[in-house]
Amino acid sequence: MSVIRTDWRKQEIEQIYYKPILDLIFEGATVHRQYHNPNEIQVCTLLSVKTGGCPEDCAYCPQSVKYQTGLDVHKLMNPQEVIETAKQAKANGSTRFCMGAAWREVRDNKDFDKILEMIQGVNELGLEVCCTLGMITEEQALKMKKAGLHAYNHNLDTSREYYDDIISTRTYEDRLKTLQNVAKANISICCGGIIGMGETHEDRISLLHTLATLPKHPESVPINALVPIEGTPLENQKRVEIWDMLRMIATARILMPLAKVRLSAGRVNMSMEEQALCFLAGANSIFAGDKLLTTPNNTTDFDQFMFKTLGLFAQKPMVKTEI
Ligand code: SAM
Ligand code: DTB
Ligand code: SF4
Repeated sequence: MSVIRTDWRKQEIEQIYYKPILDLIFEGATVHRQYHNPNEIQVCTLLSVKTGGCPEDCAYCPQSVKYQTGLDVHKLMNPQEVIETAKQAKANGSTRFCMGAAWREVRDNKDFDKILEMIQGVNELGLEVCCTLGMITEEQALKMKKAGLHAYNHNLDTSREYYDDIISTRTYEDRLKTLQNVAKANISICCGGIIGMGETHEDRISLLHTLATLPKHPESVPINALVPIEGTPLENQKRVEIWDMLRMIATARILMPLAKVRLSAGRVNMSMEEQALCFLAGANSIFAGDKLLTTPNNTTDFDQFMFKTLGLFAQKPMVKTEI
């Protein structure tokens, strides 16, 4: 059994990442099988509870006010509506429900009270509740934990070195600070990144290095392939090659054996065969449902057919988060 390490050196990660692809997939698969049932997949549903109008300038994002992407802006949904959607997600086999808001940071106002109400209501359904709301303080994290929050998603997105090319309205340190606040409140961390934004392989290795040397590995690591959005600076980026996705997934799996490695955005552009290779290399979580936050995802029909064909099954629902 490989050991869990948080002291990886960049050079060691390079040696893994640059292996011949079939060796790398084999190694990812081997580690995966030591720690997980390779046929069991965590199924998460995303819901955008507040859409668009975000003041940040993340170059990939359809929800930034800085770019004209033609997105329908929507104020914060009401908690009851969100809880109804969560019930539907549960009926469709999801065990985790992730609520996303296009905010730079959480403010202590009525909207935050509504978020706490949503967390409590979704937790009471027996779903793992996750939020992604931008930057948060330790006090806000503690309040969400008390309401029943299981996990908080806050991606580092890319390497520290490339960060300024993608986002100018906040720093890598801001991002790390929120991760610390989440950890202090004993909330599970969901943290990963996006590939296909014009970064180099070294940037990807650097991102993986930061993730794998956090004081504790994230409980889940979403690997997103950029969904190029018309109107954003990254609108003309080329589709991510499957081999690049596989390198990221297998290396993440080898570095962070216990993490859920999530095959996230970009799945809609991948064939079933390509997705099967990702599951072989170590991915064991997906976002299900016809929509991610604002862009299309694989249909439920497609995913059900894929699970049947590949002999996969959805992870059993967790018990309620203790509050
Ligand atoms: N505003 C909050 C934040 O930035 O943390 C939460 C929502 S934000 C949309 C969540 C994550 O979605 C981003 O960190 C990024 O990794 C991912 N994302 C956004 N747009 C994307 C795109 N076009 N392609 C791939 N991933 C994307
Ligand atoms: C993550 O890493 N990917 C998800 C979730 N965390 C919040 C979001 C993907 C968003 C893709 C673009 C959109 O649908 O707006
Ligand atoms: Fe999009 Fe989040 Fe950046 Fe806002 S902070 S532009 S919602 S990724």
